[in-house]
Amino acid sequence: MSKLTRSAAWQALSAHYSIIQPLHMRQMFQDNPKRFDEFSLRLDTLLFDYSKNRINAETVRLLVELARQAEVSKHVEHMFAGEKINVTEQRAALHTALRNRSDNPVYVDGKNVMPDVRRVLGLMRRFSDGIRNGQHLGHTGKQITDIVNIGIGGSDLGPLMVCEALKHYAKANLRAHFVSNVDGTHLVETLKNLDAETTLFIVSSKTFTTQETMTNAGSARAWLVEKLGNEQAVTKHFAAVSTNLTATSKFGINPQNVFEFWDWVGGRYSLWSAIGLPIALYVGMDRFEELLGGGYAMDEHFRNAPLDKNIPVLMGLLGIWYADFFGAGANAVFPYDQYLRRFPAYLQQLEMESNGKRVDRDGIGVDYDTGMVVWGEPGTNGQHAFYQLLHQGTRMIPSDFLAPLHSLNPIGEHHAILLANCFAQTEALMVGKTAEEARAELVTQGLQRKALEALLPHKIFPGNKPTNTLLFDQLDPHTLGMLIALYEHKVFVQSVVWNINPFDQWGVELGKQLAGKILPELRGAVPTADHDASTNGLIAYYHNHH
Ligand code: G6Q
Repeated sequence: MSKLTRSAAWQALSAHYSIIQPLHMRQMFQDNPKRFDEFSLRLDTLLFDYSKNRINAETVRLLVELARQAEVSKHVEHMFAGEKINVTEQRAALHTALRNRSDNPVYVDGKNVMPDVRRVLGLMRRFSDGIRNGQHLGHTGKQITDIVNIGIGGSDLGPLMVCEALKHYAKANLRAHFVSNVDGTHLVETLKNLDAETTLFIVSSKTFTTQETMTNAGSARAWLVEKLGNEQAVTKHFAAVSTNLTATSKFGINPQNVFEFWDWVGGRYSLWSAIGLPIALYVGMDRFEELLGGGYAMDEHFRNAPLDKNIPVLMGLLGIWYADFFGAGANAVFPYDQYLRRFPAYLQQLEMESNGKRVDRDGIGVDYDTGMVVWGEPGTNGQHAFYQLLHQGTRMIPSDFLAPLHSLNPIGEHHAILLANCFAQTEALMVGKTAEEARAELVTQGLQRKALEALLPHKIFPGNKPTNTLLFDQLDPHTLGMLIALYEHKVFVQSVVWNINPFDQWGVELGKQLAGKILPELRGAVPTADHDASTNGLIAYYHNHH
């Protein structure tokens, strides 16, 4: 048994699970009318309702004890203090410094990183203002109307999700596009409708060596030079964001258009850095700084609120409760806000790349489950597609519901209908429908006995399905910053309890290595190496049919 599963807090939770497991939330709500007050928290304009979870006060106490035992608060301070908590890469994880709005210094290896952070923010402001107000023109003197971010993973998903989420605040006549997939279709379909004279490319890559990004960047460069008939055009139409300034200059990017960040910023935590440049261009630097402000507000809460009143801590612990004691394998996220439609995809990387680990910080195999599968789609679409499985399937999928109180596009009754659906879903998942209730309905509908008995089992909803609800006033940059930082910290809390490193991602390496070996084989440059029979067969099939 691992230290964690042997520990007193874990053992106490195991014993407590057998008490909670048979209880139904419907009954718990009937027994305690104050559940909502007891199990909800407010932070600025954010409401976190976690009362529809399979918990009572004792559960929360024991989960908080688990966090205490894991010394979550100490680890949080280590992260904020710039300690090299990413042990396998010997790096700090200091995305919090990028959104530090205080005057407090943050040190990495004895150097205060805040002057550099502020300097790059200043450069981003100058550049984005220049593009937006038409000072920085294209090679032929025309104003930039389209920005194409070329990046993948952490250098794509964050800025893409935020640009989509903040579309309401975007400048008119400025469009943001994102090309990530090495499938040529992604680039070609994006460029189809663009005019080279008014297009700016941002090559976003921490390492500036990523195969997909460099391939797309090379093809975009060739497209631009061909369309404008001049190599010089690259100076005006290409910017880069990277930690590898040697490589950006080798690619021929004008040093004035290069924005730096640092190895203590992890890819999937980098939207707060210059990787957020497309956001600054799209919605303006003031809005980008409001986003940082929201992240900072959540950081302050995370650092200072007691564990049992701390939203990221409680969210993280609830996830552990379901993953490790109820055996839940998936966690769904349903934003009832069309602008947040890419939020689940963004969280997928954040959570699954961070906590999809099977050995602990010391390299020892874990004997408990870690990160869950994260997925989701915006409401109400999911209701007409896969919610069936949530309501009546055999699995328990704890879900987060996110919704704004006010719509940015209030028309007719749309928003009330949207929210009615959101609240109804969490209610339905929790209360379910008993056999008696279903029977009474069928009787009212006039069903005859035989038909009624045949249909009855299909009409029963077990309920008791856990959900969190996050309500916020309106989707603005500050709120979005809070939400993103909330999930980042939730993931961190879980990693601390699970004793895993959430900041590395060695799992992406093997596929990359093997692709490097297979590519020359597809080119036909080297004979097919000795793979397994399936891979050999696929390569041979490609050659025979290509
Ligand atoms: C994120 C990962 C990964 C990374 C991409 C792109 O945490 O490290 O998704 O962001 O592989 O890497 P580059 O920015 O170096 O191109």
